[in-house]
Amino acid sequence: MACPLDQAICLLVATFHKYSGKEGDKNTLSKKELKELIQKELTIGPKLHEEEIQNLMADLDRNKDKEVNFQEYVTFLGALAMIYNEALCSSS
Ligand SMILES: [Ca+2]
Ligand SMILES: [Ca+2]
Repeated sequence: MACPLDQAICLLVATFHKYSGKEGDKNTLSKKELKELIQKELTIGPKLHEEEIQNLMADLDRNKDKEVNFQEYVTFLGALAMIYNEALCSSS
């Protein structure tokens, strides 16, 4: 596991499970778990208001079961990657 991209992907997977296992279904993030993940793992987290996290949750929860499953989490990471890419490209 010395390859950087492998490590990055494993970290993305491990981060999901670090929070998803805290309450309810072990394989999905409740709103509380998602909020904690965002606040502890992302620079932007502490700056988000409760309402923004609510909206984000509603956006991510494609199948409307009030939980964020792994597939929905991957969509979120994809969106974040797009934002970071834009930020990196516009600053260079
Ligand atoms: Ca859970
Ligand atoms: Ca869902």
